[in-house]
Amino acid sequence: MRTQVGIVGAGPAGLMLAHLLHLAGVESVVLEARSRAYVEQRVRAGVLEQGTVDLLVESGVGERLLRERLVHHGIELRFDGRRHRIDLHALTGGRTISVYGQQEVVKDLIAARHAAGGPLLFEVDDVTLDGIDGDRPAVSFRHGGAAQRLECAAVAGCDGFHGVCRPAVPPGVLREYPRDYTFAWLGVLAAVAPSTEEVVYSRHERGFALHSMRSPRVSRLYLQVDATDSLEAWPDDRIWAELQVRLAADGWTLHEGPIIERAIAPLRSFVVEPMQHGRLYLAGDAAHIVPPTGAKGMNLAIADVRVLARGLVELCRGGGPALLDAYSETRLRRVWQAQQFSSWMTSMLHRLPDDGDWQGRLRLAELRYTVGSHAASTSLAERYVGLDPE
Ligand code: RFL
Ligand code: PHB
Repeated sequence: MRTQVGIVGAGPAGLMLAHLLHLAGVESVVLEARSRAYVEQRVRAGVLEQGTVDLLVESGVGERLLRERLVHHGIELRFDGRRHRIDLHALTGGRTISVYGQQEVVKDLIAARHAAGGPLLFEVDDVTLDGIDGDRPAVSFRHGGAAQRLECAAVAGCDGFHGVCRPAVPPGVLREYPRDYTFAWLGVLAAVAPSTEEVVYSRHERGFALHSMRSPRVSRLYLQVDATDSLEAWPDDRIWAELQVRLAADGWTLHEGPIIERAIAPLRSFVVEPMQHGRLYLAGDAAHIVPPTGAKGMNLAIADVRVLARGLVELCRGGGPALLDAYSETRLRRVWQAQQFSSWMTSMLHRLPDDGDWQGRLRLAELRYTVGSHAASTSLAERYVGLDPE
């Protein structure tokens, strides 16, 4: 098989890249390890920056998004039992965020891929790369029991943090910047109307809690838990009791309902430099992970492929690799901005082992300043709604 761009992974990064390339007349083949049902049901991110929404709409895959999304003009920070609103809209000259599940974005992009007739293979095994140092890279894999080889001009590694593309780069080329946390997030979906109109981030001495939503009838809630906790340690009663305590505020009620989905996700920060080697280009979680407190992961993945698509189109049209050569440098500037923001939000809002000490007092002082100062609120707001991808 031959194509112009081989894409490994059908998450938001891989699917959006295939879509942007198709619009520019560049062929690609997308290879995904999981089934279609699995990727369409995987519950993950929910907050889209305005820039992400704009790109989805401009590229023709935003119709259902515009119909079903929840547009938010602010977020709430809660601590000491008090509520503080950050007016994103007013502080950023009219920008907003949209709540729309990642798996809905994935469904819309898969539908667009099928409508365009572009190849998208699910349940592929044994993906390996070769020739990435030269200008004829290839991706080998098994599909439906048969071994296949895909020759291309470039490979996009959009296969997430645990994928095979990043490890395919020869040792000594990439520099990795990892950071692990001692806590994780327990995330649940509950069949109950959200108790809040805007996303609530709550700092409590028992740990962080987050109240988000997916629709007028479905709530999305998270609790900071130990990185070693298992789901068995968290029956429904305990989840609701803990949410009640950590989200409590005067004159506000948290409505409970049946929990329909639950998972524990470890928090991680990670960056690889550079995000490219030879004709392999890494995008999204394959190249970087941010803790979810800043709601940046999926937005970064989409912003990566917006820049990558432009470079690949130029290469495939015979215009040379100048734009592609600058891909990593262009994106890493924004990736580190997002790391800094996500790390700051995470440490300010979570309970850390040194909370009773000097550091803990400083974090609380930071939070009070952030909600009390116009300048500090503006700084949070402009980074939360998203900086320009370049
Ligand atoms: P994905 O979505 O992980 O997709 C990678 C795909 O590659 C496939 N794959 C392979 N395919 C073929 N061969 C192989 N060898 C393969 N190995 C893997 C996988 O099956 C998968 O389908 O990466 P991508 O596209 O880079 O997208 C990144 C986002 O998924 C991620 O950053 C976000 O979910 C992070 N995130 C959030 N981001 C936001 O922008 N806003 C949020 O509000 C937000 N909340 C979150 C989050 C992540 C969370 N978890 C579960 C860590 C909340 C949570 C709880
Ligand atoms: C979500 O709705 O899943 C969500 C919201 C805000 C975050 C992370 C996740 O920071």
